[in-house]
Amino acid sequence: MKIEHVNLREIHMRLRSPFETSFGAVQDRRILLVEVHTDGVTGWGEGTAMEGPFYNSETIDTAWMMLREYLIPLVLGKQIGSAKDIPTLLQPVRGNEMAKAPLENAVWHAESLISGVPLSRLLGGTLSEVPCGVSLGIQPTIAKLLAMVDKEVAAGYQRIKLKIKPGKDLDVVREVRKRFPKIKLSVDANSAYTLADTDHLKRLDEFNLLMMEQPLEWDDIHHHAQLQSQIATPICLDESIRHLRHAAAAVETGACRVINIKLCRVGGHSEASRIQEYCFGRGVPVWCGGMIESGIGRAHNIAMSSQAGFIWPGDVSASQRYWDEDVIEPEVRVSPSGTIRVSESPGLGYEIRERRVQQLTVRQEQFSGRPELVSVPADLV
Ligand code: OSB
Ligand code: MG
Repeated sequence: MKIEHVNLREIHMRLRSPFETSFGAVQDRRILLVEVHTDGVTGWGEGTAMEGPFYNSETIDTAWMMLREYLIPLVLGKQIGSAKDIPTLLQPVRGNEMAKAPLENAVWHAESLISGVPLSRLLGGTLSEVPCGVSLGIQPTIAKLLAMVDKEVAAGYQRIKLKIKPGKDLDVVREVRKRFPKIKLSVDANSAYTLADTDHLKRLDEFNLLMMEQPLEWDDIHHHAQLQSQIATPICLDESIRHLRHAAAAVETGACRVINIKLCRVGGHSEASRIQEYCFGRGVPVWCGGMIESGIGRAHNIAMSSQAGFIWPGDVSASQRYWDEDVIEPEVRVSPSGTIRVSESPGLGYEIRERRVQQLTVRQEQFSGRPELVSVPADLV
């Protein structure tokens, strides 16, 4: 494959209702899309960095800058054998996983179109359907949250995750557990606590939670190991895991018993597959996290989740939960038993509605041929 042309695009999509986490609320999603043109096909990837640096240290604007100044120049005009070669090309750039991921993932999509193999199978996925859960944002009242849980349980979702923060935790979880004694229930704090809150977090043990996601600092492993040794609820790491070595460090030190794999947080399909494989080999469950993606990111998440290690329900849910109108055809739908069917067609298994994408586009930048290189040392390209 020769990487002939890359297009960067920002689309704006309004959520049907605001989504609130411990670090803030979002209603207008700014989504970065990368298109890679190679060998007569176009591969698409979605960057899921948030609008501000409050989930992790990246934003859509830092990702755009990294892509334009460093990452696209490292791949443009290059001849590669497979999407697997992309991480090596991008390796000189440190961190910035959420900028690298959409570029690598677009090449994976292109490779699946060229080879005629569904992306899920190209990645080594074997599952024909993936189990789904939902993530519910912080709500103004417990009554409102209970109504939402009711609705999602009735829709068939297999696991309910509640966003929590100090002051909106014990009472909320207690009420939901009381009303739904049997459901698979988890909480996600998005780093809202510190080790000084250990006794408080221990009180969640009585609610028989499936897991507690990222209670402590966004980039920490050590404190989580200390916390896990003192609480019964399994800790699941999200923000702290940005590559395989983090996953191995967390598992080996007992900092978590479950890992949330987000495709963009770990830099793309190659690293996501490696973490999945490592965890599967050690009996550590993984599941696919979500970042309020458009259909393009959702389709990539579904393909990734078809790998054998993804045994717990993910945060990949129906397009209609978030968007009035998605950018893919068909939209992502969830069965009454809470699963999404993995497509057997080449590529993502969903068509991209390019006219809709065009309507939502607020900026674009195109890169062709051999770029003028300002900042990348000549021996790297
Ligand atoms: O921590 O999982 C998270 C959304 C934005 C940022 C962080 C997170 C989330 C979610 C949303 O929980 C899950 C989804 O996309 O449905
Ligand atoms: Mg999370």
